[in-house]
Amino acid sequence: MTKTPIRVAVTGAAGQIGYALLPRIASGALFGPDQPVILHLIEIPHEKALAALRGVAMELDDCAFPLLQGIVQTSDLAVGFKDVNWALLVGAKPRGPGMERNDLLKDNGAIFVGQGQAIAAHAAKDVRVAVVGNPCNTNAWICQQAARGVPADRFTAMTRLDQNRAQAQLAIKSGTSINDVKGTLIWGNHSATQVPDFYHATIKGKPVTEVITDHEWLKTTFISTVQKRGAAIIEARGVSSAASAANALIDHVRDLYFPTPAGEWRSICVTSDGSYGVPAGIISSFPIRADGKGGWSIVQGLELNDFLKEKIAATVKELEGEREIVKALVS
Ligand code: NAX
Repeated sequence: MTKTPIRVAVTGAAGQIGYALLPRIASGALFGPDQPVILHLIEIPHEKALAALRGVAMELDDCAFPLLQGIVQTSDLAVGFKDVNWALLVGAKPRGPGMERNDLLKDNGAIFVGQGQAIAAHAAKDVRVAVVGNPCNTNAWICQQAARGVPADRFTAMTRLDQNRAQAQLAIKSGTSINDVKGTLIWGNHSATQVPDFYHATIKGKPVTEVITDHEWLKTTFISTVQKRGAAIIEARGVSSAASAANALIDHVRDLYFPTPAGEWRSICVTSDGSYGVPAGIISSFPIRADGKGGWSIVQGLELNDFLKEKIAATVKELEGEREIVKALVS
């Protein structure tokens, strides 16, 4: 084994997404079967969280993964982000009973200021940051603003779970295989205002609107099912999605690490350059292609009809509102 290990920090490592995610990273599912990794597991400095973290690390040891070359367990951000190449920011404060969304934004915002500063001070020069902890778009923006000196294009947030959900719903409705559905796409915020776009997707190479002729279903039930899927999982399971979220995070990082197959795109929240009318600087979900060398670009030239334009305007408005609430944290 000759490759230099990739150091991957995971915050909230003792949480439920962490539990589903870490064995997959260590097994080679993230960077491939010949790429060693060192895991930096970061948790809050609470006895219970740190005990749970020890348990997770013990289980990782017990998996005897050949690619896992080290585990760092810490609640010290300087140690946690030291020399890491990837920072997967999963941990966040959950919304408590009676808590206002604005308070959640501010409380979580403060966490991402500290993490951004620590990433800028301690991470490897090539660090890339993927934010999952909600509200993930705005948390990614805060982290980016706080991480002075780290290039803005290194910060992303996850809508790959939403894209996967959209793809699955279209396959189920059309009675086709998941592999027949291509080009599903999420625009905007990872929230209930997100825009699952079926107009640019295809089933067996044909536009979705030709295969699924119930356009009313596409415009209403399909979109709301994807938007509210997280709530439906909580309703059914009693806890929020974890296995599918961890799986989507593996997909998200791979989408950025490996080149995108010709003619395809992936949904990733990145810093807008003004494309598709999204104000520059906002972290919003777009169709993205990666070059496999660390670079990515927003796919240009997709036509937006009035239906999509109106929905994208609403989700972008929400993102601008969120930024307004937290901007004092980073000014
Ligand atoms: P859990 O509550 O199971 O775990 C969160 C963990 O994060 C806990 O162990 C907690 O101690 C830790 N934590 C909290 N603040 C931290 C900090 N400042 N530094 C380090 N660790 C910290 O939540 P889980 O189900 O794992 O979900 C984690 C986050 O993912 C939540 O914010 C959730 O809303 C978000 N999600 C985002 C999704 C997306 O598509 N972007 C989908 C799934 C998920 O709901």
